Amino acid sequence: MTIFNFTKSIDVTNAVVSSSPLVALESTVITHGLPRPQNLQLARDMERAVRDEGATPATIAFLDGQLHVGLSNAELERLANEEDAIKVGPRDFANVIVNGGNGGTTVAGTMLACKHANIKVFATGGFGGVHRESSFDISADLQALATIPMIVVCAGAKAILDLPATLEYLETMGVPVVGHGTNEFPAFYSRESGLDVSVMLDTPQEIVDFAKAHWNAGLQSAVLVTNPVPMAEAISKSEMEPWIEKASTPFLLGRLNELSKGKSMRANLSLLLNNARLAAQIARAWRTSERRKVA
Ligand code: PSU
Ligand code: MN
Repeated sequence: MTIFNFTKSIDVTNAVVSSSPLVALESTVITHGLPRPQNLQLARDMERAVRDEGATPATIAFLDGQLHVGLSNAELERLANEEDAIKVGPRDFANVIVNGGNGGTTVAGTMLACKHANIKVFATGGFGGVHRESSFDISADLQALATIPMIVVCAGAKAILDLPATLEYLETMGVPVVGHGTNEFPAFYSRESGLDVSVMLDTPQEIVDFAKAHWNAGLQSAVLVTNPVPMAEAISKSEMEPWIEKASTPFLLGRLNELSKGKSMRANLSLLLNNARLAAQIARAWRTSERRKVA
């Protein structure tokens, strides 16, 4: 692989040196996904959730054209309050680098960073996919999932997408969709979708064993782990769907929050933390099985 210059935080450097488990976190959710001040609070809460499970968080973002793998408290605060932050997918890397820009990395952008930093586990909320009623709006997240071998923990795809088409695309590209303790593909705010995952697994260890078997079989695609939103904050599909149909895209998440009287935001925050915890457990199981291999 080519050498790509990026900056590691002190914590991430220490974790690499001591071979301790790392969990990557995306930052589009900070720059574009959530309003201030909930965005900074959530970013800190996700980092804490990862640490509480015995792993080190690596929040990924661009500051002044430099890719950061792990942010200090001050850098995280700066990113959360940046007015001109760009949403950075893979095709935007060169643009941000040559222009010295700031940005939050999407799922695909974060996965590209993980490929360079050799991070195997990543937690996010929802991934991008195939949009409803719009031909050729297909997220670069799907391309990244098809080509970058790592474990991505999410609560399903973004709520506004065409879920059956998104799952078909993942099948075409050879991306296994694991249901964590469920046979049903979770739908972000809702635990149910009426759609099947490709395999159900219950424990972090089973997920690690599955991922290794997948890559040993010669595949380069990611393993997508879908973790349903916790019961307490879940919103049923029948309650959610009319709100989704009413809210139109650019203002969608803000509008959903108004229509649902804050319920959608609570679900969003809850599922993000829940995914950070599961990803940290998987990263630990991964690290343990790598140690066993060496011994
Ligand atoms: N899920 C959400 N809100 C978001 C995203 C996901 O509920 O803002 C972000 C993620 O960073 C994801 C990106 O990678 O949107 C996908 O954007 P696009 O569809 O433009 O590729
Ligand atoms: Mn898109």
